[in-house]
Amino acid sequence: MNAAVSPSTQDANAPTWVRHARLKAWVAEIAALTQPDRIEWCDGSQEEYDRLCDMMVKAGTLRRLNPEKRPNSFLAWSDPSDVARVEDRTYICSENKDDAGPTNNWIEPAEMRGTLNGLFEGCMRGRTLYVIPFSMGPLGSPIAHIGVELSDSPYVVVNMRLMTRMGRKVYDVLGEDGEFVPCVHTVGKPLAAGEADVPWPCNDTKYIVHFPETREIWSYGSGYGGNALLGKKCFALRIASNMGRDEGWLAEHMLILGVTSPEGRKMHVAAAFPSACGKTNFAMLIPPASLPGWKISTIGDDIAWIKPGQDGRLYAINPEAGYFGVAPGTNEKTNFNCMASLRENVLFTNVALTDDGDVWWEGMGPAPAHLVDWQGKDWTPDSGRKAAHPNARFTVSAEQNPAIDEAWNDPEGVAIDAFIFGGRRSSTVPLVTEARDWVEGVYMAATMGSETTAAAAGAQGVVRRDPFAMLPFCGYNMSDYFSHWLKLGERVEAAGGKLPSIFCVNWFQTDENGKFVWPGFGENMRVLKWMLERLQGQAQGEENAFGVTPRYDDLTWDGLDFDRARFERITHVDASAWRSELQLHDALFEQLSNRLPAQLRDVKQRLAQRLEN
Ligand code: O2Y
Ligand code: MN
Repeated sequence: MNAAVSPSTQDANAPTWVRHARLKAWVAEIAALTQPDRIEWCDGSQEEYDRLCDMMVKAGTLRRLNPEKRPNSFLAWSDPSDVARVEDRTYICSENKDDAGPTNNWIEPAEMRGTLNGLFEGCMRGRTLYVIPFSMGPLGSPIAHIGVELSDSPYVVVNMRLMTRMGRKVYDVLGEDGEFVPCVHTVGKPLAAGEADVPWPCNDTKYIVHFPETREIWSYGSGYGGNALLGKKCFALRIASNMGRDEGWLAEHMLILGVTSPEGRKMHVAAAFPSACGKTNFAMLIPPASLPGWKISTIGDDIAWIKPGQDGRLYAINPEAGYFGVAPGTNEKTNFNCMASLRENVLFTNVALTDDGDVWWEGMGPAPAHLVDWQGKDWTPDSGRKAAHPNARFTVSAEQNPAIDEAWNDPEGVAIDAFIFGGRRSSTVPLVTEARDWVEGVYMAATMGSETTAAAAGAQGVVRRDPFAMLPFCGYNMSDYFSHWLKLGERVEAAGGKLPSIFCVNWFQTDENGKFVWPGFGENMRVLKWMLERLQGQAQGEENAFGVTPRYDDLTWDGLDFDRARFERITHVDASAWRSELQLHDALFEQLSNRLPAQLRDVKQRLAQRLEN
């Protein structure tokens, strides 16, 4: 049902199924500030989704793809200035600057509120304000939380329907006074009377603002991805990390996998990787045929919310309900399950359009002779430019993943057996290392990093430290975040609980020609197998300065021609490289020195001592 109303009354003319007075008053207050022409209370129905998609097709925001090739799917091309998250415009406006810490942009909250009030005044004129209720996590789960996004973008509404549990049922959970995170979003392009709209409205001025104490999100000027779909990075990571710190749980930038052995033993792992480390591929990994009976199932591809359970274990849910993945580089070889997920019911953004009304991106397969590129221009393979934007995306419901885990929707979550932290390092960091204890694991995660520049053959790029892959997403002081992890570990152990093991991986060591030594993709199953066996006390390893690493014979090599020498190359700990590495850790600890927990300095000292020994 379309509950569109004009924004005139105190309760914003909310439909009867909204019984939450504070929510209605807040919508009325935001409507008074932003002055939309109308308010639409979204119900999350298929009818609403189809109607908004049709409306966006008419407006030129979406193109309907050929129903024979890509049923019920659409393509959006954004404004060329609005193609990715804007980290330099992202703020954590805590009352105290030190609570945001040195890795976040900070502006004094009162000053920011003044700026936002000016920007948001009248910003929705000529547009519709959509009220989008959503649950992050299965509805009613003890680990889930609710948000309500007010947005003037129908593109946001349809994406949120795929990415979250969105719609009327959320109001049943909210009842008359349930808690929700208020999220306000505008593309920042009001329309004067009679002014024609553009296909992708946005504003050169952008603000992605979080008020952690009041748990509010305000986003201005962008219609794209993480800037606009506020359930994802803004709520599920930046605001939720604050909630987790205060309430004793974890909001992490982690995929969640089920790993099942041929005997039917199952473990669950949560893994953190910075961008460009193949996170989606790992989340949907297909084990090689030479390891028969092993199975990987996906619980989540990007974010995990993890809470201690009654039994002393850590339980994780995927707070999202869909994938907003990078299209370029995805193909049937790199990620078969992902390609299978994308056969129908997909929203594509900034990929290229084929002449027969389908989509194409770099790395999908052979380039067609002609395309229309993501900027609407004719494209041929000799154009000398990319047909799809490198950050082009697909939005699709998680239900379409053929490898979805049967428990992915379980309100209780899954018990985590292991955490994996990985970065992209061309040298130094071994293929896999198990931390000897929780504190050492936290150190590994705190110091993880990725090389940013394409390394010349054999040379190392610049390492960007990305603690826990949370650098752009931790909504408070990074040192306090380390302390939170350490304290959580202490609490679980003190209560006699069982902490997950912690592993550090690096699939990306290169040889003297700059070629990856480890084949990666499905072969990563061999490493997961070793981890599972370690958890069960069945596999051996060898202790080195950094932790415990498998020897060649500790991994299963059936069906893979990977010799001892290459294995040694990517697993040995080079003492001199590690001495330099520790100096780089010093630089991070210097940056974070204000509140850095002493235990991490102690681990570093022990590491340095082991290297000398
Ligand atoms: O560019 C964007 O707005 C999307 S960023 C993103 C999307 C899905 C999963 N992860 C990320 C990320 O930046 O980590
Ligand atoms: Mn991510």
